[in-house]
Amino acid sequence: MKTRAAIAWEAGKPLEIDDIDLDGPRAGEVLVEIRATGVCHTDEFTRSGNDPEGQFPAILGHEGAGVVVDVGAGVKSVRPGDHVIPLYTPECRECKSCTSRKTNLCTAIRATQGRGVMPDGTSRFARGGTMLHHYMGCSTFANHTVLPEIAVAKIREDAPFDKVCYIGCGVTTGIGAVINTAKVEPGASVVVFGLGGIGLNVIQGARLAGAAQIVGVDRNPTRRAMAERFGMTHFVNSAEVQGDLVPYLVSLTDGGADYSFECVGNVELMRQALECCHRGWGVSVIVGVAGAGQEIRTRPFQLVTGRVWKGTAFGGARGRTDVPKIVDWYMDGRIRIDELITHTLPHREINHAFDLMHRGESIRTVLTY
Ligand code: NAD
Ligand code: AHE
Ligand code: ZN
Repeated sequence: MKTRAAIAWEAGKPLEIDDIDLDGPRAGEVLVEIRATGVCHTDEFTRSGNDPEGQFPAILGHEGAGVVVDVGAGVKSVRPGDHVIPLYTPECRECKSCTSRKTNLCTAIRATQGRGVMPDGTSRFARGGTMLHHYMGCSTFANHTVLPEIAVAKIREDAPFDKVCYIGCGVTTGIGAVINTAKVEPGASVVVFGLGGIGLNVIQGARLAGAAQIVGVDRNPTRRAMAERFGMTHFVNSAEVQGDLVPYLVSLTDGGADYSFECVGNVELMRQALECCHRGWGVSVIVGVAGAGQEIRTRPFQLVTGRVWKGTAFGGARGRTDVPKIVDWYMDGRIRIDELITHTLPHREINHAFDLMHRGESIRTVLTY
């Protein structure tokens, strides 16, 4: 079939909207009509050429929601008409990782996903005879995409696509980092570096968890108002702090934060996030994704004295199990999404969505088909 997509032909170039060829679902696969997709900073990370795993040409996008149109042989858990959210972290429930119950990082299809192909080693996308790569197993910047059955979460049908698509990455990552990865407890102090589409969901998660002090750090002062609406108690404009940020944050949190979260993807901030944690017990969670060749550094003394460095992917969520529950939380008013979607644009304006992100004007842009 033909479908409309935004193609990333080369790293660093704008995406090109075009009609492409899409092969139907094979055994164990599902054809989904994407109705809406968010634009996450990770899409920009890969588009820019900073992703060591980036493959080109490709159909990017990993934060979508849509409707199952067709299923391949053997597919049992979803059928045409079902509403779904694609999962870049699938949940096979059979691999060593899934059965360990220690991680959400299902390994069933990770190798082929990283090479930009389906589990059988081939792509379903092409343009003019040229193969186009899949991206993060999702490729939600195409109006139709093919996904492995284990990489779709079935959701309730009354949930609006143009809002719950954000649960496909940002919402789940931010809230999950707090609840699943850090396990923040009531009364805790929390510092969040980066108040964008992820960091604001960390703030929302910290409030849900009952944190008493929620400090937000950003160099963009326009983030302050939204962060306060989501539960931030103190704002630190890092561009205005005189001297070293770490002692400033340690002082603000009475000896150091119980938990910190780096939601930018900057290795210098990752170090600051660790070092602003409390001696003896502070836990710092890396959420941001850093570019090829970047490495984190600290004095081992920071860990010897009891600080813990952790990371999280998709907020530790098991997608097929947890995503439908997070959709329910949204529909029941337990979590808020609408205000964080500052821009909703037609899919053909996708490059404008990246411009808004670069200029710091959007929190999340959602594209509709
Ligand atoms: P975003 O662009 O919406 O937000 C980034 C924020 O960081 C902005 O508010 C910006 O002003 C701020 N910032 C940038 N540089 C800064 C600096 N030097 N000091 C202080 N603040 C600074 O991005 P996002 O969509 O929220 O994504 C954030 C990071 O999380 C990215 O690295 C993304 O790739 C990553 N991410 C990781 C996961 C995961 O599963 N681990 C999931 C989604 C996104
Ligand atoms: N390809 C990058 C890694 C990027 C990365 O860490 N991605 C996160 C999700 S970001 C969503 O916006 C993730 O899920 N990681 C676990 C995994 O298996 O990729 C690189 O550096 O190579
Ligand atoms: Zn993302």
